[in-house]
Amino acid sequence: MEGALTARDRVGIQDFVLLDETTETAFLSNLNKRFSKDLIYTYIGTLLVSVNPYKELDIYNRKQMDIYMGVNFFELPPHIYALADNAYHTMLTEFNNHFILISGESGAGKTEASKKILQYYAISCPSTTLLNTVRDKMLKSNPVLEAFGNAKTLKNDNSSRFGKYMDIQFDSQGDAVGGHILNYLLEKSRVVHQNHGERNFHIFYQLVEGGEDDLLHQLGLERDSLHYNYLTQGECAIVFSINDKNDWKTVKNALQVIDHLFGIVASVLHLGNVQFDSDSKGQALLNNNAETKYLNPTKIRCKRVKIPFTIDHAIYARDALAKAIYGLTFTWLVNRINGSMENKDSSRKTVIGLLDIYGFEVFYVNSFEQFCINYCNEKLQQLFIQLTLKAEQEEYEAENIEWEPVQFFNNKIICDLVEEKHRGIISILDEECLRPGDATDLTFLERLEEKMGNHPHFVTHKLADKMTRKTLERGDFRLLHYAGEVTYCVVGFLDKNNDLLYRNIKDVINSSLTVSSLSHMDLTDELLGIMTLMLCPCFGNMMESFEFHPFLGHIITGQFDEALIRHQVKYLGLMEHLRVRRAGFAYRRKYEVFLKRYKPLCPATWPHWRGMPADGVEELVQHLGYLPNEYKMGRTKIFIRHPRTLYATEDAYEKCKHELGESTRLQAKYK
Ligand code: AD9
Ligand code: MG
Repeated sequence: MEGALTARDRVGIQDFVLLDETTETAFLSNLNKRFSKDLIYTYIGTLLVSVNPYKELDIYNRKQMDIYMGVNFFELPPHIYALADNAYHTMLTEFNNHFILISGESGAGKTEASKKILQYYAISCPSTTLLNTVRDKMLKSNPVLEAFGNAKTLKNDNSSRFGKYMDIQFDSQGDAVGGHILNYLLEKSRVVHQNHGERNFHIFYQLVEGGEDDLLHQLGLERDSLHYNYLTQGECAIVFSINDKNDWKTVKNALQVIDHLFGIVASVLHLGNVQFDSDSKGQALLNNNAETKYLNPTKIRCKRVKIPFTIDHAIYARDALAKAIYGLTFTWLVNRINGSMENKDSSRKTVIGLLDIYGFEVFYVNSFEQFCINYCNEKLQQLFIQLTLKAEQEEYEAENIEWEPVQFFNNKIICDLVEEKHRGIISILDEECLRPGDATDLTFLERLEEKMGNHPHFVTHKLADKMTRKTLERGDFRLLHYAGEVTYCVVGFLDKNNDLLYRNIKDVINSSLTVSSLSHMDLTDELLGIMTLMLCPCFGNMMESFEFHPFLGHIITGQFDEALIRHQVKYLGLMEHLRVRRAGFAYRRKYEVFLKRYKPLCPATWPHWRGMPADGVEELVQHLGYLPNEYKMGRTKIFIRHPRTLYATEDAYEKCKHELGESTRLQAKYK
């Protein structure tokens, strides 16, 4: 006992549910204790909390994978592999889809976590030689997607600038047989503009710094990032922590067959260097033919079109074109990766889904991009709440399990403020974009103030002093997000939401794309893909198609800065989650399912139970010696408080199978 206490003092407790006190101070102290010993993972029940160590730990390797493979969740120290393995084995035994949600703010370690999970599946699941190709592609697609979709920001040198939902398909034997990636909301504005201290997408620098001499010559590129307008706006083209040359090799290796893709990437850089002069009528004239000669990498037959533009309009159109080309290229790339991982076999498969999006962001100046990203996080939080706090408590109620409700902040009110039809910020923005005449960013703001002035989570400059004692500029509005307040500057909101190419330019690309590699994509869809359309169905579909098991990774950003961590523990709702978990039940199953699996363990239920399933389960657990406080009988399900009770039952089942010497037959019959 004393030994256990010592260990507990030394390295903290690996599951918060077992903590003596449920205060925030006790929570933080436990997290800190563990973090100081490089124990970055801690459970809250089946939720995994992780603190970013910002250093390489020797815990991600084949040996560790082997240790976690097939072991009951709570038997070993918390690990991302345990979470991955648990999802995998539950999927196999219950034959349903699972979903791993990873959330946390920018730089928290979400993408790293999703890669670790993917590696776990790719390396440790059983495979046949043929299937290795799917695994190979799954692993190789990552650096490529990161090259095209990640960039250095002020918060993270490898920040994801797109949302990624990936599912891995498994056959009934547990082999990974296919995969699919859904990408959404790529931050295209980064192609033409980067804030100070930030970079464009990695691929541009990789190509320029690492591209072979021949390739650069062919593409007309200089080996110097500083030569390109689109690469230098943040004034940090070269970053100490990023090795563009090496990264180029990895990406090139994975992309060998698609050389012409780099032509398109290069054309974006050339486009950014195109300059305009004005003629005597104030119309824009192209003044830089050296760049334009490289703008047609796939050598498509072009017709010249003359459109009278002012210089400002011409620059706007140039940038819009660059963004559209890049956005299309990205979508094309994802489609191609999907094509290579597609599984055409129609037999039934189960899926493990992984959602990794960009984290919540607050900068000194926040624009439309942060608005989208933070809204996305707001939706994710809503999903998290629905899957855990809300669903859990509703289930106890529905099953007549005695329950003291735990209060939590439901951020639905903020989601509604942003997305409600006809009334939310997005609707107002869309309406303002479509309104003919004199709509501007400021008229949009005025309409917001008119409609939302009294909303508890919306602050206008008129009310700012009173509510938060922090002043707001005339062109700003503030949202009180679940994760904190963010002040948005409306400049550019209309343009960025529109994201439409000038119609005639659109026609030109449409006709030239007919023979290019991008031809099969629907340009109009891409250009009109306004946030609401892209985001909501994506979340909606996920909600429908999965039987959720809350294997959630909640990742908190590193270096144990107590104030920072305290803030994250608060807004992630971890204390509420802990309270629900402590008061609740770790495991629940329909009576029929439970009985079907474990009935060989009890003479009264084996081989057949003729009565009501609930009575059979009662017989069974009595026979197994469950204590009264270890379980509760609901309307349709049995609820088991601690995982260890279930694991003991599961171990007994395995032993019984073995003893009966009928493992194969039983497995097939009772799975
Ligand atoms: V963003 O929302 O995309 O801006 P993420 O995805 O949450 O963000 P990311 O996974 O990119 O953060 O992690 C940021 C950096 O933290 C990585 O580049 C690593 O340097 C570091 N990191 C993250 N997780 C780990 C880890 N388990 N071990 C060591 C880590 N370092
Ligand atoms: Mg990321």
